[in-house]
Amino acid sequence: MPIIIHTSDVHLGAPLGWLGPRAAEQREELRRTLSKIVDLVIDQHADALVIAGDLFHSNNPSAATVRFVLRELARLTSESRASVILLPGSHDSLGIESVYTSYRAEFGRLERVSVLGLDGRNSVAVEHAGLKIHGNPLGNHGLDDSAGDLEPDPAFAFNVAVVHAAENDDVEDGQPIAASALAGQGWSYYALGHLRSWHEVEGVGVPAVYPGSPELVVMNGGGQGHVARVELRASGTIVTKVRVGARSVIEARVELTDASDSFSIAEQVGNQAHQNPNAVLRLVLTGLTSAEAGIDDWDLVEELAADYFFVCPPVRDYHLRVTDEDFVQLPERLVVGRFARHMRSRLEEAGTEEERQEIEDALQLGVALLQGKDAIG
Ligand SMILES: [Mn+2]
Repeated sequence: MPIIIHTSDVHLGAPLGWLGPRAAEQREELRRTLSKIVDLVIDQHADALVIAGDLFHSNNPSAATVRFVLRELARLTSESRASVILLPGSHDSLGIESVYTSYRAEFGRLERVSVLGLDGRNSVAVEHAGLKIHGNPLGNHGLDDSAGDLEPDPAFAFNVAVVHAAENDDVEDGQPIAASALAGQGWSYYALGHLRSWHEVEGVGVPAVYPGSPELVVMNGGGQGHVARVELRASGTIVTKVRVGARSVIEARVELTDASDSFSIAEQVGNQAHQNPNAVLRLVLTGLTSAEAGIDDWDLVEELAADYFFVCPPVRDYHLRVTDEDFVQLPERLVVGRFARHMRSRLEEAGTEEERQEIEDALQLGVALLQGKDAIG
């Protein structure tokens, strides 16, 4: 039974500036991930490696990056019988200035490596496996039209469509393509690309999978770090999600109190998100705190830095407690001022400590809301 390893959106050469001082290390990790994928293809005796777009982050990667790719693909085809089918994507689209046309001769010299769309070809046969792989590069086709005129070849037992597309592509990470855009008889599998996270499109009739980036390239938690192992059987296609990525994203939400200092916050983060030298920590600070408590984001990041691969600048989802002096400043003619005065007189009349606390919280929350802050997290 033919086996395909399917990846996409590797984004080799991406600057990864959001990772600050760790960016270079992660760029190296992206390369290492491609090597791991090549190893997987060899170990699994796969018949094809399908890369469904955006292998490169741009159409002008460094010569070193291109040489690395050429070397790894040569290693793959010399150590296995697998074919490599590359579909140009949105970042490495086909055209005069494309990486695939600039290095046309180098890619052309590699045995059993094909770039769909180069030289007008939109399908590749893997004869010994009874398999034909089809795909249109982006260019004249709109993003969600690229599945449009693909035709399965009935002379082959298995036909696979490779599509780099998403709905609503005006945003960086669009929505998965609609099942209706993939409708068609005679396909065994849709190898999709463009989304950064693993996603299976339901309702197509056969598996249609976005494997997502095989290694972390953007911060939006989870979903990255996998490839699809696709086994084509006469009785149906079986897809297995295989983890290849080294890094992960974990999120911790910590509620600030007036007593919080960066040390105690760091301790709370540690309880929620176990230290992990391969994890990117995304920290969200919530709650209500006074300005005097003075949480210093950089102190906090420094406090946590040693426990994770990278700590993102904390997301400030907290609100500053209004002080007595602030209350006096609230104008009486505005609802916020009248609300504050009303609540403060109720505060003075409060009987129990519990009641006081309740009114105090309502006062702080009410003022925050009336000042247009999104205080309910
Ligand atoms: Mn893309």
